[in-house]
Amino acid sequence: MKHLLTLAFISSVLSVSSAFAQYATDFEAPTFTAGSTINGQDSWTTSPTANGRVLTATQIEGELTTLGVTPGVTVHSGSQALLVSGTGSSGGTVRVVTGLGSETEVLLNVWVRPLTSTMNNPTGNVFVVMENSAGKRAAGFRFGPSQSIDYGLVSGSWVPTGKKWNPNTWYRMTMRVNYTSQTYDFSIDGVQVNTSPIPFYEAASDSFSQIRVYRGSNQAGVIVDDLSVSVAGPRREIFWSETGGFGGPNLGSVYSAAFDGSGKVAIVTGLNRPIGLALDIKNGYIYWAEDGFGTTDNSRIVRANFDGSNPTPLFIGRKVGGAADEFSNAQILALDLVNKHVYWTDYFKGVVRGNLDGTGYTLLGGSNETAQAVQYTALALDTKNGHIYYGDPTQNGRLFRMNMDGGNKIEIARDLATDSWWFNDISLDVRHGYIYYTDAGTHQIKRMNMDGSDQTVLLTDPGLNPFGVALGPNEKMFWIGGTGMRLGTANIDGVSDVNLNLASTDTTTGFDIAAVYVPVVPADVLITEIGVQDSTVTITWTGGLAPYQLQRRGSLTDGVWDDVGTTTTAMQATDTVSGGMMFYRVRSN
Ligand SMILES: [Ca+2]
Ligand SMILES: [Ca+2]
Repeated sequence: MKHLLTLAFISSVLSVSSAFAQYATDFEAPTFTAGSTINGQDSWTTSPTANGRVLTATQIEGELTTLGVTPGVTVHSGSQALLVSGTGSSGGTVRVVTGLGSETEVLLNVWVRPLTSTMNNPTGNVFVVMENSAGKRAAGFRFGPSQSIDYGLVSGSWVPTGKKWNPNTWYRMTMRVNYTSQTYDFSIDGVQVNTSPIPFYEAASDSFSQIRVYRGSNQAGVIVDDLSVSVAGPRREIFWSETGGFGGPNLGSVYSAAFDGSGKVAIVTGLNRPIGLALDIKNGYIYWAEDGFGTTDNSRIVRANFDGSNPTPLFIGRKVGGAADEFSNAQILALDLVNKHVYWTDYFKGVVRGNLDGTGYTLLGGSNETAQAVQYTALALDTKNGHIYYGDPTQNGRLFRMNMDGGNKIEIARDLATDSWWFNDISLDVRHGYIYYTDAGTHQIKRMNMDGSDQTVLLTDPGLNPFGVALGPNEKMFWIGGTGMRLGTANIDGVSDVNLNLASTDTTTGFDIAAVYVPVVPADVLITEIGVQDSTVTITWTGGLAPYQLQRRGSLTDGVWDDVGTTTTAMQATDTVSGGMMFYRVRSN
């Protein structure tokens, strides 16, 4: 049942709104007039003048139809965007931005949709660069040939990121450029793709002066929207909540820092017991759940930008006068961005599913037990297998599972902590089949299989009372505690690269933690074709993750699987057979 109490919600919030942007534009009226060249508008230039135009969504739709491209979503925000397209000679579309010339680190954030065409050369040489006043390029990215997303490297070469671009997709591209070290970092949809800093494209680029969108001759072009350039500011890569305890209202905060713990800053303060955190990395949004305080300060689900700006309440659970199916004490939360849902646990009522646009929510309920009272905090989603995991902090910690629609509720594990209230948070590694969790009583970070078996202590963090645990990139995990007032990190094996004091908290009320990380959850390996020609068998598959190993044995049910050849990154392999029967399987990384 949809709940009726919702808040007014602005759906067209600018996604990349940096609070202190030196220049930010969404290409909307009245600053821009649609239907004509951008040359001369808001200090932009373009050459040839037909190259860059500000158009309405409908006008772009017409252009794309002419190009033979599926129109799809033609603007990222509002009703207008910049289309850099055309035929014939190549050209540049440039905006000079003053005021950043003496800054060490400058950040460009821009939404871009690359195009193909059935008329022109379909791909290549559509790029966005950051230049000094002489047009020397510090940093750039390209929608290159073979639908490869590339970044610019010293002496003007382009390096494939390994990511392919799709002509019907909007990408958020970010370049963080350091003019002292003359290096930059490049992120696609909020995830950094370079593992070490990228040397400048041109060393002569000594300061930031202008943005250039360049289209090679006869290239199909790009649509650009929601562009901002600013002082880079602190890196926001890990986030944590400090509830503020029970001493009074408005004492809670959400913090962020870089992966190395530097640059700690409270991005939002004055909250009522913020607990759960979840990140929409592509759009740069943080969501938090507030338990509320006492009998009057309501529970809330709120969305904001990574820097804490533009906090937008999506749902309010009233402390007084709430309906029977209204939440009152939101705890941990998680996102299903594909289906546009936010899930959270209500301490008393179990799992709640809300629409990301704030239009309503549904109680999916708890464990369905009547013999004893059950409360709820821990929550995580396994969208690949269609499961919601949710926990009870009482009764020494229990873990349950339900289907995404609330059906098939079962208990997975119990006695997860030494006492009640010490089990509150889990983090899933669906790819490897693990659930990470904390036991604040024994100060331990633990792991179990997704069916609850093999409960294993990974490490002990003495005196911390660890509550929240999150997985991060490069096989790292992060956790946060109460009494010990700090964050720890280690490799996910719990043994290597252990740092028990990555950053300090300001209070003893640290609870949940989240990291900028998109876990790789590959599709199952599926053999799609087996071809036999003479004595050669060719096996083709989809899914999984490289490296792959083809294996064979003579019986479907018995015998040892033998490797056929060595591992491969291809999705096809061959074998030589001489009559009889052979069974094959493909092992994925
Ligand atoms: Ca726009
Ligand atoms: Ca968590």
